[in-house]
Amino acid sequence: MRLDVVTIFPEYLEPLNVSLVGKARARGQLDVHVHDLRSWTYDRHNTVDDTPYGGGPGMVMKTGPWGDALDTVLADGYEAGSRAPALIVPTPSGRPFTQELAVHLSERPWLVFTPARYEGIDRRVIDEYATRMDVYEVSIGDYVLAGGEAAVLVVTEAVARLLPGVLGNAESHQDDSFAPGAMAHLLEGPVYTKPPHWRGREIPDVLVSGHHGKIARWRRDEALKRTTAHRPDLIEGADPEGFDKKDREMLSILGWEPDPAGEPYGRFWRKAPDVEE
Ligand code: 6GU
Repeated sequence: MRLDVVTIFPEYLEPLNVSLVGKARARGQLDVHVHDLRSWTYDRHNTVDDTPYGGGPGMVMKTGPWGDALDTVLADGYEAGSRAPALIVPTPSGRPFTQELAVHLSERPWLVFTPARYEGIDRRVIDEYATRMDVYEVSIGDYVLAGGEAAVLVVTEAVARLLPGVLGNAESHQDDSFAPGAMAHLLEGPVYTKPPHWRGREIPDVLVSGHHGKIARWRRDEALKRTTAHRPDLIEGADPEGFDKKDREMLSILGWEPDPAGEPYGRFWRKAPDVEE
């Protein structure tokens, strides 16, 4: 897979040289090219932004440098034999970046990222390249960053670990909390390793019992507890067909009940916890 990133802060992308992504690059599984947007400015101040039409706070990134940069980067990639680029535009107003989208992007041969600073890029740039290639405007969560570079790192790591041969263990991403198609996707519960005693703290007995069935059940119960505490929306949204009898017992203990009027039938819901007056 080829990745191009155009940014005014190339140093911000240094983490692409380390860890999983760095190793994938070193092995030739990822071909990463980081470009300085200011290389495509021709004035004394290397200007990349200007005031917004219609007024308002902040600055908007100009069409000229982005258009010239993207034309060059695309031409270079095609010249090197890459095909079917997808443009990834990180923006807080994008669609949520999910594991499902990560899987989809991991199947594309060439991703071009345009992380912006200021109030974003002049809309005409995105509209122009959308006539030539698939464009994905993505947000990595409900908060506002000062720029899209951190989002590029997030998307790159999520995508790179899905590439064939990048993660050592081929099974490793089968049981990811958010792997698409998992029957009811739950958050993973706690994990433990040696030593067995640490500062007076022990390992749950079941994990050293050797009973594989009991261990699987315990892990599932812990996942249900953790999901209830941190992501009740995942229980509410789950197809109830994905919960077996033992799941239902634990869900009941955790305050969930099947809703006979739910859609689909029997979706789980929970009374709002009582609030102290
Ligand atoms: Cl992709 N960019 C910025 N600037 N803020 C964000 C974001 C992206 N995703 C969430 N917040």
